[in-house]
Amino acid sequence: GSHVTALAVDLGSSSGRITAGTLQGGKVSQVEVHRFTHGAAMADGHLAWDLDLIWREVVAGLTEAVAQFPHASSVSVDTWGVDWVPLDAEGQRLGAGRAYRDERTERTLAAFRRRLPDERAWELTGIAPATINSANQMFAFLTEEPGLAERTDQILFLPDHFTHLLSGERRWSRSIASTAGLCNPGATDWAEDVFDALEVPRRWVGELTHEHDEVGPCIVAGLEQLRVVRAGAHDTACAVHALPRDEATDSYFLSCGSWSVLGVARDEPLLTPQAHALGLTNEARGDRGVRPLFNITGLWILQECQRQWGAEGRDADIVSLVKAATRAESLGLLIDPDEPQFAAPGDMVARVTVALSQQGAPFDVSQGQVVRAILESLAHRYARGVADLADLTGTRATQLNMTAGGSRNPLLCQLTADALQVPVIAGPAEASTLGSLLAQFEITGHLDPQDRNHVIARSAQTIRYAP
Ligand code: LFR
Repeated sequence: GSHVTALAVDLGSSSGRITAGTLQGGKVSQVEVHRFTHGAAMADGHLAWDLDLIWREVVAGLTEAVAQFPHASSVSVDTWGVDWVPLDAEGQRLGAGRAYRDERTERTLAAFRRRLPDERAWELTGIAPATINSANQMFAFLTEEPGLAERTDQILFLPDHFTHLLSGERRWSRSIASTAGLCNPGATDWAEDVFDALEVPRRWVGELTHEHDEVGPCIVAGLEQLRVVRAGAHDTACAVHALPRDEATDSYFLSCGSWSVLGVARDEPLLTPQAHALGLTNEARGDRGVRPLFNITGLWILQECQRQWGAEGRDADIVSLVKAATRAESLGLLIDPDEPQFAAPGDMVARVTVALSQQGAPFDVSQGQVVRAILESLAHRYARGVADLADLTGTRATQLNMTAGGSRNPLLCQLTADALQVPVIAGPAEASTLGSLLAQFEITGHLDPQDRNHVIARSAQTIRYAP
């Protein structure tokens, strides 16, 4: 039968993947052509991404993909949220790719809040105030690097930056821009008052536009056969597009990677004072709707422990750590992943064990017990988030769709089902990629959005965990 192949570039904060997806007979089959790891590291006193490395890997992956799939016809890029690059008047990136956990936004937070108090930021944007937000980063950039800021002609969010490199075209995609703290509630336009309050030059951004459209032909040598499209610039927006959608009820999702992004897919943002008090944030979907959600510090806590254990020559493999945690006796004690100390890079094992020992745990807890305590704490936090979302929406969760790497962690899935007292539907792990592929087929006219649920059911591998 007829078939069509699209390429998804999915860039997370610890790894990137280039996947070829072929739609045939109402099913998407995926081949991961290229995967690489990367991470933020200190450079010139700032925490920075290696954007040159990422770009080389993207081009290498796409080149390999068109070699393996000579008929591949489209490509779309999604990335993690909030990061952006300044461009000079020639459209060249200025400086290194600053990473959102860089401490510069802590240094300028007090001044930021004098310009834009948290209450006001929430009213103007419907986005939870956070130091990682692009608005905070831009304010820190203007404050600490006025020379570079002066030379900045425009900024692009990361996925739009890679789309620019692929196509030569500049766009400001709504789903990724919504994470910035620079758009109005529901992200139908920029929040001019935020630009004014922070004195972020309005010329730094062009028109805010919906996604799910074509950008233009690829201009990279060897990749000219590809049409560059926008299938959802933000990774979590893509993941939400891969969820079966039931129009009658809110779909609860948990994208469980470095971040635990817990939310619902809806048409309208949730903007009540209660939503603000609970730390809710309203991000945009790729297909015009919104996704009110909680951005919870997630498996990052465990990843930082693994990084440390690895450096010490101890067991750092996720599969064996989860096995050890499954065998370990529960301490019956929890950490609060919302505490700022768990969001910062550093000696995470000590932070976790100290937090547990303050509640009476012995200081010499085993690796398995540390991992178990982290997973139990996350499951407990998810249950609180799901209860909060039920209060805010008036719709209770009947199940939770859990995607990303955490959906491959059987202990976390089971603990979550137990904490929620509803089934967890785990998978697909690569939901952002599947969402990107589905949207690409919709954009290029090969998939009717009405048929999306069927295609998802045929394409996605899921496991059901009953409480
Ligand atoms: C997940 C994610 C989250 C975002 C976080 C930081 O990859 O995109 O949605 O809040 O990264 O950018």
